[in-house]
Amino acid sequence: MRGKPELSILRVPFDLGAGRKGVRRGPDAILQAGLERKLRQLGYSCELPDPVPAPSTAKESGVFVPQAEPRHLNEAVKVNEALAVQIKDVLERGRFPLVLGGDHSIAIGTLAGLAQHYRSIGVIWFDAHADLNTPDTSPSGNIHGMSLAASLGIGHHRLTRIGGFLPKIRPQHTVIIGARQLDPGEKELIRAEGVTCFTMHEIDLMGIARVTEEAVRIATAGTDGLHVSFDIDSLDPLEAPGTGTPVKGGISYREAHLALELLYEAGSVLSAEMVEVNPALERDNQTARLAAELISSLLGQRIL
Ligand code: 4U7
Ligand code: MN
Ligand code: MN
Ligand code: MN
Repeated sequence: MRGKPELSILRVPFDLGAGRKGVRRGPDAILQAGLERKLRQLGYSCELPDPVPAPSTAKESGVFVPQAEPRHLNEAVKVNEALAVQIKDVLERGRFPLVLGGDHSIAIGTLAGLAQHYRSIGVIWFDAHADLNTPDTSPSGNIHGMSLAASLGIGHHRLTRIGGFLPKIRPQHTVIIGARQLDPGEKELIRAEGVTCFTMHEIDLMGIARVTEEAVRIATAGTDGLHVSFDIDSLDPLEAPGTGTPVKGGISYREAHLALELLYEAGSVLSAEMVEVNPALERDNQTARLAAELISSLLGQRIL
């Protein structure tokens, strides 16, 4: 972003894309952690529209069962269509969309809205996972593990066609940061499509500063700017225990902040979302407070 745009904080209390319940309480937990006050202190004005209507009737699946149809497909289509409309409206009114999830399936709607407004967008996807499964490769059937693939136009037609068109983004402008749990089909897709994936191995080797710099270069080459899709499970579970699919060996507290501080400095961020914060899985809102701090870094918070 450039300057201090007016923000629209879009709450998407949806959890049917995930295998565990509770992540629909993420948006309110992040707000309770003082997000609006922090953003006002940074000089932003914020609007907080009503939450995007999100159905929730799930029973926990508990076990991973291969399924022909993605789980809760109708519900996910509905919430993502509604979110896409809201994102588009926010952008038409000249505001910056800040989306609070909810599980990561909602990135499909965010990107659908963005892609209708902009000519071309890049994506930086912070995640322990790649979210590049299709109904054929998914070990769980959970849509939050398919959202990046769907946005690239790969997977179930009802997910790839949200907003009425596909694809929303291109692999050559798509960068994953923090991956450490990839399913076999996801590895194949990364190679076949040419998605850039900075796993924890590259972060350890190169340092997060260089990784972020490269990510910005890739996501902005020939695009209008980039979207930051931040899955809180990109961080190490020691920092972010309140999330449904934790994987050890993640990004550290300072690495995460530094990456987001550098993204702010780069000046090319068009929108952002924070997902997978599940307050039901932890105490004292530690992870929601972390999420609010990280958003502040992305939006210009400085130590000095
Ligand atoms: B998240 C998983 F099998 N890959 O598809 C799957 F390991 O949005 C996990 O990144 C997906 O949290 C995690 O179910 C989705 C699994
Ligand atoms: Mn994810
Ligand atoms: Mn994840
Ligand atoms: Mn998760």
